[in-house]
Amino acid sequence: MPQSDISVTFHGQLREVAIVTLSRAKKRNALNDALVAALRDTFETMPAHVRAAVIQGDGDHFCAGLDLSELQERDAGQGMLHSRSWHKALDAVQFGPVPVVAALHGAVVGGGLELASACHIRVADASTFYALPEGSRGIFVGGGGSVRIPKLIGAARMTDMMLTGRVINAQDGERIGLAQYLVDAGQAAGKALELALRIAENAPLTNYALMHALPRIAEQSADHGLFTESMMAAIAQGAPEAKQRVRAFLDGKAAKVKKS
Ligand code: 1HE
Repeated sequence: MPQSDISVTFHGQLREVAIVTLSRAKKRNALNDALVAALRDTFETMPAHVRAAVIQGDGDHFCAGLDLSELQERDAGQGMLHSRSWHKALDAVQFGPVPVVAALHGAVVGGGLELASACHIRVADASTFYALPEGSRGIFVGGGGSVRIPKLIGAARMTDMMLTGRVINAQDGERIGLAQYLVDAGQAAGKALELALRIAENAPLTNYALMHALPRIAEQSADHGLFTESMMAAIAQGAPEAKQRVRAFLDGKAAKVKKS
């Protein structure tokens, strides 16, 4: 992989936030095989001091999705392996060591939307637009989009995007659940960093539970989900850090919940 296609910098007093930047602006951050592998490696080898991450894109767009120039080369068997390589990389983002905030701007299309939907929080600026052009390119999503995107916006909206090529603007994207935050143009990276620094202050076990237990509980039957929840709650409350944090509140030393 050319070193310039992805970059990682560290922020915060303890270098606790990693900012992962797709740096292939000339190709609108289209994800070729090398970039997908680099993304996987980045999250699989995140240094231990990192407590939260931001993903962003260089240039005018977050990500133009799959690098279509590589598509022409593959037969069906290679296509299967290729899709599975995306699953591995985006699983490394979603189920990696730390929560990930996506800072979105410009095109968030195809595999770019699949990548964004593997993140835990999405912040979009006013220039953001979302699309799934796979429908018109004669292909299908292959980076986990059919599993993750309906969980955000429902299967009906995803079907519409793929059947009709519908492009969703930033405002509608926030309204239907593609992003949780909408900010002015140029402000997504700053807001994402602010959120990541805040997330990094949480007890690591709580963040772990939100990333790894919550999505699994959501897939379970109510009976199994309630049981898993109790186990996770018991483990989390037993950690020394939880005891210290609760003690600090009871002693008047921790912040109250304030109306925003
Ligand atoms: C690319 C790609 C790409 C740009 N693969 N090369 N994704 C798509 O179908 C989206 C295709 N891209 C676009 O619709 C537009 O490029 C954008 C809306 C994202 C940006 O437009 P613009 O006017 O800023 O840039 P551009 O002039 O279209 O592109 C600049 C260069 O990037 C140009 O190459 P150049 O050599 O002529 O300079 C483009 O060819 C190149 N480029 N996007 C390859 N995607 C796991 S399965 C996932 C399946 C999918 O993601 S399918 C959806 C693919």
